[in-house]
Amino acid sequence: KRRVKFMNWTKFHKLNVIYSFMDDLEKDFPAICTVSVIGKSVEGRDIKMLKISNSDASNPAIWLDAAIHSREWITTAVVTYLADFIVRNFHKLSKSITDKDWFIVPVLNPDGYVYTHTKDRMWRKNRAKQDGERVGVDLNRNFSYGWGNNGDEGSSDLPNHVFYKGPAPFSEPESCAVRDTILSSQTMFKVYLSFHSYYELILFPWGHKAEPCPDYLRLLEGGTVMARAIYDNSGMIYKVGCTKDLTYFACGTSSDWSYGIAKIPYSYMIELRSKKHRFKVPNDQILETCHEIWHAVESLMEFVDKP
Ligand code: ING
Ligand code: ZN
Repeated sequence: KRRVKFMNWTKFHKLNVIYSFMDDLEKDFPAICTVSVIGKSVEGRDIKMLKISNSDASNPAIWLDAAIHSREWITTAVVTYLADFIVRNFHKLSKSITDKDWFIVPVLNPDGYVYTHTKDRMWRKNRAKQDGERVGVDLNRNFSYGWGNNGDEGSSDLPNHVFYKGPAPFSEPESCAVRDTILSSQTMFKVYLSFHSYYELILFPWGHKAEPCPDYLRLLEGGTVMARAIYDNSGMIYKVGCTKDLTYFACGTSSDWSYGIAKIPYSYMIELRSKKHRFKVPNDQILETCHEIWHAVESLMEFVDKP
């Protein structure tokens, strides 16, 4: 009895397929899966979350989100793969995976995601309106911690800019959905992974300032564990470091907020493949990317459980 008829990882899927996949997983595995709507997008679409849990009250929580930037389709493919893999193999996976509450949001920016499938493949932001025009806010510049710091370097005041930070921190329903779900959860979050593409990097705070965060070495270690697992699986090299060291200032990111405000100790942004194909990852690389990231996540779960 397999209700998930349409889902596979040999091509990219539209929002309705992703959402049916989540609903079907819940129908087939009701003991461990719950789908909920954590918010509505600017245009009124559901932001759906899948929670996977064996309901053990002592589990720490793990957050995975994807497609905060709508054109980064590989991120949705990867987190749906992780969800599917964990659920279907739950009975034989180790406790480092099953004694966790998984909060998984495959499409954090559903309006943008639909827009990239219908109008503009390269759309990054949400579909926020300003003066009647759909300018869009960069949701990964709209979180409150370090919002708007560093002038034009870390985000932009200009509505038409790709890094537009929005009129205020948490001005957007999509970023609020993350904040409200995490802050209202009964479970303590230990890991926050926000998936992006395409720089092949594992990044951790800070993004809004150059100095290392207080847990720099621990985060570097956890990131290196992931990079090692990826390398051992596929031979791909993902660089590891704090955001500013490897790239540029990014102010108001979700992972600066999750680390700095929500106090989630292992907060990362993972920039998936592909530097070569940028946002348009070839279909025949989707599964390889899913596999390498499964190994990364599995290794990180063991790492964070070490006393
Ligand atoms: N990258 C993310 C962005 O919001 C990031 C994460 C931030 C990468 C800062 C590098 C530096 O820009 C993408 N690709 O969206
Ligand atoms: Zn991104």
